[in-house]
This record gives sequence, C-alpha cells and structure tokens, in this order.
Amino acid sequence: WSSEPYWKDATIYQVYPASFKDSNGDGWGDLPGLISKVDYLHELGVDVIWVSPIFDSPQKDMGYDVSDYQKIYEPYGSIEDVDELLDQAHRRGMKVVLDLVVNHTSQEHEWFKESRSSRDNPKRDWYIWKPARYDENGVRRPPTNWRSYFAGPTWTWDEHTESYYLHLYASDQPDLNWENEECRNAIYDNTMRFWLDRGVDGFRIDTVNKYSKRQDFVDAPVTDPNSPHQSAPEMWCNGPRIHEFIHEMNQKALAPYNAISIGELSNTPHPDQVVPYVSAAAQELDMVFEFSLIRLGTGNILGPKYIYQPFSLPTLKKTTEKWQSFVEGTDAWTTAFIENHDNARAVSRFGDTSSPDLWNRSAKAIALWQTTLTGTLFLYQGQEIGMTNMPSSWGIDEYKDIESSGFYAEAVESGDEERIRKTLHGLSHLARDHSRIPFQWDDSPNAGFTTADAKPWMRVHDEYKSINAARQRDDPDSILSFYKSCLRLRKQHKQLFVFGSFKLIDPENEFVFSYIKRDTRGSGKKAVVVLNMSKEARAGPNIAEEMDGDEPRLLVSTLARGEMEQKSHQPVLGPWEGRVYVNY
Ligand code: TEU
Repeated sequence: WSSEPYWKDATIYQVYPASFKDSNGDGWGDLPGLISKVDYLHELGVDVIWVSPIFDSPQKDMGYDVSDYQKIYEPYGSIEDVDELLDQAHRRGMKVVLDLVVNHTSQEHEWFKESRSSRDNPKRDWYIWKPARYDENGVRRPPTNWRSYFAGPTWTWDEHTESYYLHLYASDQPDLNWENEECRNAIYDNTMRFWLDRGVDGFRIDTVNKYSKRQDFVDAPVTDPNSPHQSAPEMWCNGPRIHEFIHEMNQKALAPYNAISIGELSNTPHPDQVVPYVSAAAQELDMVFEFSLIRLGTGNILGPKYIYQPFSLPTLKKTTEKWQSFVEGTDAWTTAFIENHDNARAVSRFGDTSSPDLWNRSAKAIALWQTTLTGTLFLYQGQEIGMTNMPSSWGIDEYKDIESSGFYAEAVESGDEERIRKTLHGLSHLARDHSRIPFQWDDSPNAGFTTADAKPWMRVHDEYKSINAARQRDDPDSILSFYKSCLRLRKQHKQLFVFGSFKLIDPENEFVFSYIKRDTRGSGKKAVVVLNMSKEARAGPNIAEEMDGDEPRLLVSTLARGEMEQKSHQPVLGPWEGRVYVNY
C-alpha cells in the first residue's frame, strides 16, 4: 500500500467556512476561526481540509459566485490568513484543498463586466451570449427552453447589448465559455496556478462536467408540460469536448504541481460515463463525487427536486454497491461520502433522530457504514458529532439558501396549495440549509460558534446544549469518540476498508445492511460488516458461514464495551447496532 498516492487512504474533511468558527464576533465564520480548530481536526484524524469558497463574492450563492479569484472575501479574512492556514496544516502533516468554481463567475467579476459592456469587447466570447427568439406574437423568448438548477430559465436578457447570457445556476452566475481558449488559459492561470504557487495542495472542482456545452443550442424535449422550462442536462452536461478540457486542465495546471483533484459530477448516474473522468490512464481527475447515494429521497434536481421520494433500505444498499464496485477491474478510483453543504444531514435522512438514544446509535451505525467503504473518505463538518437537520418547527424564514427560496417561490407562484405543502415538507427533509447552520462547538450561547452577543448569519440549532463537540470530546461513548476510533481502524485495516472489494449479503433484507469487504491483493483477509438500520432488534447473517470456515473475530461494535457478546456466529443486533467481524 506504500506505493499508493496519499490521498487514497486520506480522510478529507469539508469545512463550510461561514458556519465553522467565527473569531471576531460578526456572526460569520472566518479563516482565523478555522485556524483555531486545526488541532481539533488533527485529533479527529483528518488528513486533508477542503474549504468551500472563500474568495471575493457578492454571496448570492454562498461564494459559489466568485467576483475575484485572487482576493479573499473580507469577512473571511485575508490572503495572509490562507498562508497561515497552509502553514498550520502542513506543520501537522495535513493538506489543504480549495474550492474551484470555474463553470461560472459572479456577474460582478471584471471578466463579465467587460463581456457585457459591448458586443465587440475582447472578452465578449468568454461568456455565452445568444440572440433572442420571437414567438408568433412577436414576444421575446430565451434562445432555448432549458430549466436552471435554482428554478426558472437558464437565460437572462441583458438590455445593454440586447442579448441573452447563459447561466445553469442563478442569473447572478453567468457561465464561462470554455470553447474560448483564452478564457480557459485565464482560468488555469488566474485561479489555479495562482493558489498552487502559494502552496495549496489541490482543488475540489465545482460542477466539473458542465464546461462543454452542446454547441447547437436547441430546445430540450418537453418533460414537464406545465412549465416553460425543461430539464436539459443532455444539452450541457458531459458534453462533446468535456474530456479534452479536463485533460488539458490536468496537464496545464494540476499535474505540474502534483495537485489533487476532486471533481463534482452531478447528473452522471452511469458508471460508464464516470470511469473516463477518474481512470488513471486518462489523466483527468483523481476522484469525483457521484451523487446517487446522497440524493436518495430527492426528486429530479432539474424539476420537482423538493418533492420527497421515499426509498427503501434495499435501494440504499444497491446504490452503495453500485458506486463501490464500479471501479473493480478498472484503473479508476471511488469516493465515500454521505454529507456535504448541498444536502441535509445524514443522521436525519438515513438514521433516526426520534430520541437521544436512537440518534446516538444511528449516527454510529452511519459512521461504521461510511468508514468501512472503499475509496477516499469525505466527512462534512458536524457529521462527526451527529449534527441534525434544523428543527421542523422552524419556519421558511430560517431557510437562507437561494435554491430553497427559488423552489419555494415557484411553488407559491403556482398557487397550488398541495404543491406548497409538499415543497415545505421536502425542504424540511432535504434543503441545503440544514447542513449550513453554525457548527455546535459547546453549550455556551450561540453554541460557541461566535460570541454571545453576536447574531449568527444562520440560526443556531435549538439542541446545541445536548449536541456539541465539547460534550462529546471526553465521552468514550460519544459519536465523536466513535468516529475517531473508526478512522483509526480504517487506516489500520486499509487493505480491506480503503482498498478492498465490496459485496452485499442478503440485498433484499429491509432492516439489516451487511456486506463483505475483501482484500483483493492476495492476503485472504476479509471483514463482514453488519448494520441494523432499524430500531428493533434484528438477526444478522450467519457470520461463520460468511467467513468460509475461518474463525470470526469481532473487530468493532457501535455498542460500548461490555454491552456486546464477544462471540456469536449469528448475532442478534440491538437497535441500530453495527459490528465488524474479521477473519484474522
Ligand atoms: O453544486 C452543483 C450542483 O449542480 C448540485 O449538485 C447542487 O447540489 C445543487 O443543489 C443543485 O440543485 C455546486 C455547489 O456545490 C453548490 O453549492 C452551488 O450552488 C453550485 O455548484 C453552483 O455553483
């Protein structure tokens, strides 16, 4: 395993900087705050810190709308703070990855201001401008019928030059035109090499599969007859030149620095489409996030995203298996993650938060599931202490995300009461806001996220006094302590957990999630992971049988020491109990 690159068995931790730690009492997290918590992350077992965008931005989409790639948004701190973060992390043997948002910029970016200034501006072609269409009544219509992610059309009319510009996300986020070579080179230089030269270790690359659009710009087939805007990912996702662009980016700006790259690959649910991005021979990306698992329960994201879709445990298992095993027999690499800043909390979605006991148990079962999966492991801030969704009693005013407000406004506009009710219900389960509330550090006012008299930019969770990091730090039975020991075990047994193969046991079982992890490089070592994903006691599989005659040894259990039977070949698992057996 020593010949493998470091990022394969690394634990990568995502920091959402606005909500992690505020050092100056303005209610907004910042870099000095993050620096003060580097030791916390180091103790947890984190190897790489990924920081969501900290660049200058009007914050229409929480910094995923960059107005200057080389400047830090002032409330986050300064460029010297980034140097200090790199220094503090590197001293501890940790790495730092920044978020690279280059499918689009903010409309406040100088490039866009120039581009929109006249039709013959040298940067006109750096964005995607198209003429209007006119219907039979002479009414102006956008160039195509595509629907954007945050509801509404992907085109906005610009009066000044009488043209539409394309934006897959908000109208404040115009798409860059990757067909233009000068624009691509500016991206490599201005955003990537600039930060790599300062010592940054790599990038999480936002919306990495959307740079190449189909160039015919035609209407998508009508799938939602009630809307003028249609889901159209086939027009701009995984487009004709995408692999050429990513390979070029790799050669010009990643490989020369030995920088790591993690691409965000939404709308790509077929392994055949994913492999080319992460095949080692292709020299494109080290890893990607594929979203089938994290999106369970979500409606079509380019349509009724927030109409909740119930799913069963067998579906969860098969989805896990699909994205665990798709790399077998290839030179590609996978990732394991269940939370990020665009999705609700895992324990609220996949666990049980109906009582403190079930919350604790199910968060540990989720921890055991995640930390025994093949691929590079990603944790999202607060996952390690079992942070939960915002309380269901909170009203729509507490939702600050541009996507939540877009979908809610769309429902209200429809005047359809049922749709409004369903959208509110969906948001309470799935909204991006749930993962964006302040980190719960301790039981002091504002959960120790900011000073007592400050007003945090999002409301602090009502339950911060019982769910917080300080309370869990010295408690051996806490979720935090369990994550720490799982992360240690994952490294100690990496041939199984990080690099092993994955095979489901009893896929149709609706309550117990079990699988075999096997060393595929000849040691004969294997592990059986058994997770009771329900609140009643359940029988697990026959462990001795799964071990083919080898004597099973209990490696870890989610229950405190003493509570568990040491030897049982067909264990009965308590509510949300999880165990791992090994044959060595
Ligand atoms: O998300 C890209 C994206 O397409 C989705 O996966 C995202 O989850 C969104 O909710 C779609 O409805 C990235 C960022 O992670 C997200 O925070 C940004 O809003 C988006 O890009 C635009 O930059």
